[in-house]
Amino acid sequence: RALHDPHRPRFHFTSPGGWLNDPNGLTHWNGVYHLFYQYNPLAAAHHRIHWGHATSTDLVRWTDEPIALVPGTDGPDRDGCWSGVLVDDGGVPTLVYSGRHGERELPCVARGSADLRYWTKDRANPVITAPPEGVDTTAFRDHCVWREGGMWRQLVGSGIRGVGGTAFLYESDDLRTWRYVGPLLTGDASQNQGELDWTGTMWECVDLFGIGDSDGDGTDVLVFSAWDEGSTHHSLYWTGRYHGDIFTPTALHRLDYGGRYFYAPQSARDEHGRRIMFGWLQEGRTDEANAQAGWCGAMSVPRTVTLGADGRLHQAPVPELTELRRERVEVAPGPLTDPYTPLHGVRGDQLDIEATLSLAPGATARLVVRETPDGAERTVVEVSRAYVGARGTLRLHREASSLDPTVDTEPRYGELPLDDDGRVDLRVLVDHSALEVFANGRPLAARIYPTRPDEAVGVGIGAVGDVALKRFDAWQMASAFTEGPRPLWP
Ligand code: DQQ
Repeated sequence: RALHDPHRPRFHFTSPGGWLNDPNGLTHWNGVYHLFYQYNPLAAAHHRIHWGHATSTDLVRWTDEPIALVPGTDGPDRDGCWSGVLVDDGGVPTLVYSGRHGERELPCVARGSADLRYWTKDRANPVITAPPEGVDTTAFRDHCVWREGGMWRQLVGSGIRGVGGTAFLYESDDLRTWRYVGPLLTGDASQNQGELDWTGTMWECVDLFGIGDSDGDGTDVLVFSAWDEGSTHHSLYWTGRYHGDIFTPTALHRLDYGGRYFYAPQSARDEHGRRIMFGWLQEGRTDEANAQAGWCGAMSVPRTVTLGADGRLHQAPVPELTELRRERVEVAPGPLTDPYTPLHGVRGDQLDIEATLSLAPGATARLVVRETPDGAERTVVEVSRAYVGARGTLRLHREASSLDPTVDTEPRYGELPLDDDGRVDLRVLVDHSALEVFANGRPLAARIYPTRPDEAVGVGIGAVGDVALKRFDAWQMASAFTEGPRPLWP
């Protein structure tokens, strides 16, 4: 029944059924991409989390693999196998994850078979038995593990009560015995909670990596998801320098303007040297609606992450995704003179749209997707340029995305970098309820649930002020999954 839900994405990864949240254990191992994920196969609700597993050779089509980790009948992960990573321990694939027992999580380790299908948990779990002594922590979970100077290093996400989120640094020779080094960096939770870059009381899913020049001049990036008392706020990143045992930040940025709709991301370098990132596109409908659907949670499409000339992360869907493009419709370039024109040749709920626009000062351009013929339901992607300077804004209006009053329709927005020509390279992926927008490398992910999903397939464009359309192409996207039922336990 889950596959017949018209809101279920077809080229974004979803689980075979039940609940999905964070991407885990991301790796490219002997030519195969492995995506593990937080998974409850028994219900579309966050409970007794397993590790689901899927593989792909092209980052486009995924094969479901047997469930990788199941919570123990007893022991340190009896209440869930929470987020973690995969490392190569001298040829042995090894998972470092958070075992949940009662209301606490502690680091655990499991060794994998050569095909990464079967996992054996360490008898010595948990490998760290308590958060650092003498620190009043808000939580202690999620892992980033790497090799450095002949040793293993690990970050565990946490928060210091009354201070802010943090990542604790540890060191080990064997992934089993860990020595506490200290906090890598600590945030300030006293900022206003409403701020779009509030750093939270706890950092979930910390991810540290170097980007840019490999000769040592590069930038280091610390990604984390700001959390507070059970609520997921948004993913942020610091740019700066990781040196010795600390991270010296230069600046704090939003990772995705969709806020909580791109949460708990994890990245890895693939065998081509690219940094690939996935995030969890959480739902914007009620728990009851999720339960009714029988599935919930989607992965973002895989994104490449590079360092832009402005020192910020630049994100784009992996180029492989274009393999799913089918019929193309082109719109002739020229000035956009009307506030709104429906594009009768373009329609669908599985689309990849690429447009290049040029905005004069004070101008705004709109791309409407998932519109019903009467316009009662519609989702609007808007890019605008300020009257002065090269400042722009990317906005997503969801107020009319759905007539269902129980779904989230809050707008989303963020800063859009522009050059003197006001050029905007826009990419919009429409995949049923999943929507991902990339404008000049700045991403915005969200979910939308039209009440008339079969009719909400219209697309249109328009402008106010002086806007030139340089290029517009839209492709129908094929499904990445076969339409048949996917077995829960392959
Ligand atoms: N999800 C996991 C945690 C992590 C959170 C639990 C982030 O390990 O902190 O499913 O969404």
